[in-house]
Amino acid sequence: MGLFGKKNTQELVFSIDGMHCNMCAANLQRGLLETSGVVKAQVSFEERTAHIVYDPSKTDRDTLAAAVKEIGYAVKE
Ligand SMILES: [Cu+2]
Repeated sequence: MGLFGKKNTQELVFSIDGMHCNMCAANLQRGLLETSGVVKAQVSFEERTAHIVYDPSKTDRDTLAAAVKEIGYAVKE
């Protein structure tokens, strides 16, 4: 967790629909990193997942799911 410390962040993993190649994963990852409250984002095309570390005082799961949709992909629930 490095400089941010574990106490001030939460983590989640979304299953993602709509990624067709590594460029999709890179695009989603870049979009998430530009999203308010996101500390770290790691998107895997192979696993169809987005692993996000975020600041819970700035964002939450629903807001992050909406951000994924805005970037152009879908969260599998
Ligand atoms: Cu693609």
